[in-house]
Amino acid sequence: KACVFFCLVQSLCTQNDEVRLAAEASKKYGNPAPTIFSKVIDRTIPADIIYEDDKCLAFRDISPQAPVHFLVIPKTPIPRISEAHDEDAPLLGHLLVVAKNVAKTEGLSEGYRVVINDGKNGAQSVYHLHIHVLGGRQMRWPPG
Ligand code: TR5
Repeated sequence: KACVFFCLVQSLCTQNDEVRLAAEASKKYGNPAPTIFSKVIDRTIPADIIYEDDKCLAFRDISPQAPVHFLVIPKTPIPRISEAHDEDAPLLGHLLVVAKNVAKTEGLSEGYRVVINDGKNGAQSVYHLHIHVLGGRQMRWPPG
């Protein structure tokens, strides 16, 4: 029982941390400074990169929420999905195809979750569009 209580409190705290991070990031949104993901692209900070081509990069999430959790980002820094333009359609399609291909090479044959968080209410904390791919365990629905 103590363990269940501890896990519940821990999970609530973690969720609140993510929502708090997103709220803080949304206040800074509009700042033209490159995000941490630009630094991943130009290799000024290290990341565990698992796929790269001329348009995008996939790398493991630093704080994985599943046994497999990676992000797919465009090299062009679109801040968020709600700000993508109609002309970005081919790039957005490419990101999804890469997400699917990398999920396969990661062995996610039993299925996986694909997520894009947008803005404060979507709990987005990094304003460089990214697709989360999570797998390797049973996902639940609805998400929090
Ligand atoms: O909340 P949203 O959807 O914006 O997701 C941002 C994700 O970026 C979170 O899942 C973070 O864990 C992840 N993240 C943050 C950093 C980072 C990262 N993933 C890989 N490498 C990272 N570095 C080097 N630095 C980060 N600040």
